[in-house]
Amino acid sequence: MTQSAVTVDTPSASTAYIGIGSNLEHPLRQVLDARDALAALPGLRLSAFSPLYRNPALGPGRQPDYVNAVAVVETRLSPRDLLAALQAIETRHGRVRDGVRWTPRTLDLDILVYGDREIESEGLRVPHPRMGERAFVLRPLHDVAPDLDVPGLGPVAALLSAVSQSALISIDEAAMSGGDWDEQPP
Ligand code: A4P
Ligand code: MG
Repeated sequence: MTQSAVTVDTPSASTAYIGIGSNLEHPLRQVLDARDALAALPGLRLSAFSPLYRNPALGPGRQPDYVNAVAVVETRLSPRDLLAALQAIETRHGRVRDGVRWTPRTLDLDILVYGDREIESEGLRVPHPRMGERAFVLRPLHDVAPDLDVPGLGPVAALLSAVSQSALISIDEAAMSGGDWDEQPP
C-alpha cells in the first residue's frame, strides 16, 4: 500500500491589534475585565496591553468619558472568527446594540489591524476605517507598537503626530485628580 502525503492546512499566527473602549458601568473595570477575557480566548495569545486613557466621548449628546486601550494578540483565528469572538465578549459584558452608532456602551472591541491584511467586506473593514483620526486609538497603539506600519495608512508614529492628544488623560493621572468618575458617570 502506498502512503499518500497528508497536508494539513495550518495557518501561521498573525499579529492583530484590538481597540478597546468603554463608557458605561465602570469603564475602567470593563476594560480590565476585557483584558482577562481576551487572555482566556482559545486560539489567541495576548502578548501586550497598552496603558489606559480616559478621554471625552466622540459621539452624539452628552455621554460619560471613555476608557480606551489597545491589546496585541497573536492568533490563528481568521479575521471573521476573531470578530465573532470579540462580539461574544462584548455581549457577555452587557453590550446592547440598538442600531444607533456611537451611543454609550459597556464594551466595544474593534479589530484595528490584522497582520498586513486590508479587508473591505460586509460587516468587516480592516484596518478599522476611522482609526487614523483618533488619538484614543493611535496613542495606545503607538505605546505598544511604535514601529507599526498600518496597512494602507502608514506609520503609526506619523498618524499620531498628526492628531491632538490634549484630551487624553492617562488613568494614573485621572486617579490622582481624585474623581469618582468611574463609579458615577455623569
Ligand atoms: N465592523 C466592521 N469592521 C469592524 C472592525 N474592524 N472591528 C462592524 C469591529 N467591528 C467591525 O460595530 C458596528 C459593526 O461594525 C459591527 O457589526 C461589525 O460587523 P458596533 O461595535 O456594533 O457599533 P459601533 O462601535 O457603534 O459602530 P462603529 O461605527 O464601528 O463605531 P466606532 O467607529 O467603533 O466608534 N469615543 C471615545 N472617546 N472612545 C471610543 O472608543 N468609540 C466609538 C465607536 C464612538 N466614540 C468613541 C469611542
Ligand atoms: Mg465597534
